[in-house]
Amino acid sequence: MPQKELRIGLVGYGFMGRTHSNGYKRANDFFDLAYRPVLKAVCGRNADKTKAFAEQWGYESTESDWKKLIARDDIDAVDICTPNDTHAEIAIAAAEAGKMILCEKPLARTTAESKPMVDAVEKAGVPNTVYYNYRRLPAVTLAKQIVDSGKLGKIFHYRANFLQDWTISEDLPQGGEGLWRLDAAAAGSGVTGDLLAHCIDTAMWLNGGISDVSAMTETFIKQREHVATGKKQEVTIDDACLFHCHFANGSLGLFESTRYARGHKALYTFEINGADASIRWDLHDLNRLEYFDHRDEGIVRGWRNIHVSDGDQPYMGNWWVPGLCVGYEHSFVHQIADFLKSLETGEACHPTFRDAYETAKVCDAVLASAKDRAWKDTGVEWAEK
Ligand code: SOE
Repeated sequence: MPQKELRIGLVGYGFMGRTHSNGYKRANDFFDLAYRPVLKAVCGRNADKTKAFAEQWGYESTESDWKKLIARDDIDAVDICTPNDTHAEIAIAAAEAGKMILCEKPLARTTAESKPMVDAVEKAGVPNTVYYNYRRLPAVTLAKQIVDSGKLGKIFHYRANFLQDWTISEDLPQGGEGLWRLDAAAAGSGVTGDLLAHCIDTAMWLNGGISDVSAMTETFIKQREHVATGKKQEVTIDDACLFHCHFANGSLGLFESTRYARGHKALYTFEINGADASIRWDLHDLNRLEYFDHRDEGIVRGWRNIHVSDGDQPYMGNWWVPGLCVGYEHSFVHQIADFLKSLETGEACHPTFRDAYETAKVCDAVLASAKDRAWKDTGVEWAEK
């Protein structure tokens, strides 16, 4: 197929810069697409590190000022993978310059910061997407197909966890390149915006809007040295957050996230219980989806362990041969392939900025509920299918 170039300008070169760059490089090798990403420029404040990243990943040029990157005529799409406090300014400027935008999650630190971003992309009419990548792991996409098929029957429960253990040491500072996630000024929140946002995005995609929430948060380590000042400063992110909620479809939700679950590195799990069947998934075993169907004949009834690696299962027809699987990085390859396909079809590549704004509403309601020790309505309007 003759291919049109989609010239990418990447802002930020950390962990997420690598996942996105890998996606741009791989998508066309495995998916038949009319558009082909060209790694035009990477932008970062540290010139040496930006240059090294450009050489490693094959970017044609570098910039040290994102405003210059956005002003370039040879950039079609801006990819934002900088800390959360910079997303809004970059995205709004990029939209006003008519660039397409692919933004790392969460959309921004708060709903107040997110809304002008939604307005900007919608006013400019530019294609946009937010990297809530887990939706595009084949087993999670299969979960969506199963839920949409109605196989589970009426849904009663949605349960999700995202557990990590990397911030238990009191010696870990906050702020700076690697640890801005511990600094509320840069991150907005702790596990709520960083981890629960993933769970909320998947949950609303699978089970519809979350109407109201009741939450508790805890900050276990109250003070940490700040990298910028070298001084001990108050920690205001949530280290752990638990909430329960009602979904608009009448089902109950239970969510937990922490960075203090010793032994768990990135244990994202969810389970859905319906009247007829249940499903559950675990990021540490990401190619498997477990399924229980009460309608099975009694003598064989039990949890089925589906190894999602067959050609007729989501995305897998584009990879190897049945039985051979994919990994974490493929969720980004799939999101980029779907974004490129959306440019052909003219359809939105979900989650869009508007979808991610709805997730931000739930995050804000969770934090407000924990602060006030009270139930909060989310105001979510979940239209995505
Ligand atoms: C935090 O440790 C983190 O890297 C998140 O920022 C990512 O979004 C999540 O997918 C894995 O954990």
